[in-house]
Amino acid sequence: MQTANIQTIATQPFDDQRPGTSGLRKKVDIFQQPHYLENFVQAIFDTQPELAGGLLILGGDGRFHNDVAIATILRMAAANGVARVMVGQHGYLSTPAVSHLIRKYHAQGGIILSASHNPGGPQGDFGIKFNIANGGPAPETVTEAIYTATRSITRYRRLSDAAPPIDQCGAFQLGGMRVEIIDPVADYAELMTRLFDFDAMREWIASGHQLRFDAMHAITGPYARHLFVDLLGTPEEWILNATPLPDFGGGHPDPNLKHAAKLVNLTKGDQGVDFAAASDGDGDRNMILGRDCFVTPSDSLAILTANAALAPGYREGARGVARSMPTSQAVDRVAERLGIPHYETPTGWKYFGNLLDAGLITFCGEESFGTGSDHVREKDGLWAVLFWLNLLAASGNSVADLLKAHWREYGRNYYTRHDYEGIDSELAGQLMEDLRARLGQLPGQRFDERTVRWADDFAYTDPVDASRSTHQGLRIGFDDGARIVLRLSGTGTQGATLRLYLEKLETNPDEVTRDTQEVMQPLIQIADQLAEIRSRTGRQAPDVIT
Ligand code: VG1
Ligand code: CO
Repeated sequence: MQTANIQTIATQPFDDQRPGTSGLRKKVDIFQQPHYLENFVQAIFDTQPELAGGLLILGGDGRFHNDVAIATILRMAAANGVARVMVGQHGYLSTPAVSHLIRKYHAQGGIILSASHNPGGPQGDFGIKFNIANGGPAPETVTEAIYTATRSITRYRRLSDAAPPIDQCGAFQLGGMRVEIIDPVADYAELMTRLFDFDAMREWIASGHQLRFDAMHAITGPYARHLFVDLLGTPEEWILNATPLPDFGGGHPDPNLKHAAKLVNLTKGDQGVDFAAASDGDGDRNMILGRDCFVTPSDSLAILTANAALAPGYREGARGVARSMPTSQAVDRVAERLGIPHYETPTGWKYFGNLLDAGLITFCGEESFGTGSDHVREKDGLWAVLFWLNLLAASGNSVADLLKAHWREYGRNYYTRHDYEGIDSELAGQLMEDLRARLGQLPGQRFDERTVRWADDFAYTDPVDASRSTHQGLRIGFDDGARIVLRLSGTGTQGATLRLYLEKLETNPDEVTRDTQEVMQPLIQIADQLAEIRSRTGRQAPDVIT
């Protein structure tokens, strides 16, 4: 019997293992402390009893410590009675691929090792996230139960045997558990070929259009190579930074205008490529660019919804849509026109799970470069990229044409997010507290030519299970439809990150192609006046503007 090889190791709780917006994220050296990862993983097994005797999907974005963590988790899974684990070759699996595998093989859950868009390497960040049997991120009730278990943990279990290497596909036995090492790309790619028109996309490429995809030395490299080079016939060189590296080549795998600046340059001017896109560390984010133009994630969600029928997987259009609260209201306008319901959820993909499972929505998205649909239960970077490519190929229009046509038809929700990173946590908390305390007095107050119409601290009641989430961000709405939102990040690992989200609706078709930062200037001033960001933080400008 294998039980002879099971070790019970005594441990003590760490007090900082409450998952944030998307799993537990810390500096690598914190995860390297003895028992740190083990405690959290044991808390998962202790609170998710269906994993015993069940199937677990396991993989990560290839960042530093991925391999060590996978070996540890395999030994612990075997000792905790998991019957079978499917793990990506080399320990690689993108977040959307894990979600798909859980659903396809009816797994009881999945563990994803990633800190997403946060930098990697020995000095960088590491993270771990548990996904439930629907393929989606664990809801708050589950993450809170895991956190509670970490507060009183006294022991964890592991197999005394070492975990064998996972560099070749195949299967082996680890104690009483079967380990299957699978091709990380195959199942996911097969799903994509069912959703999108690969013939039309191949033709678009063969007829001379140019595209580039930047994998940022993170997980999407192998996926993009297979999808674009093998299946769509692009040259190999069109996939940039295609090899996953433990430190992401020293880069910051966050696909935005700042961190993917080189890619953005390739789209500039007459020689600019027709289409460019990037994804993040774990493959769930996307950035969409056309020649001399950038599609905000909020607009992307609206445009995909409006043009859904151009993709074979969505011929019937959308049943409903959802966006996170700070995401612009562009998609709401499309939903209203289509006569379908739209929902506003707190930040974080876990809040879309119930709506997707209940069949209430087809598409959902976040302003933070996240877009997805009911095909999995995570946001999906390459899915969004292929969707856009499908739109270009099927419509014959350029990215800029699609964007302008959309704004003229629906109006434009000018939108920008300003991030102030690494500010003192106490100071940031106080800033939010003080503004929160003043929200009640704001309605009716005038700022230049605008008057505050309403202000609140966003709370959400899930329409499916009635669970309630409070303190999800401060919202201030003006009489002209403009909106200011402030919240603190729940994914950072150093100090606090203050996010300021600004939105202004323009319905005059002659005014929809102006420069965003220029248009937003008056609103930026008002936000600063309201929250005293500059005077309190001493910062003159945000660290990142998206
Ligand atoms: C950020 C984004 C949020 C996203 C989360 C996870 O959270 O704002 O929209 O869901 O990251 O993204 P926060 O709390 O820092 O604002 V990631 O790609 O894990 O993939
Ligand atoms: Co991510």
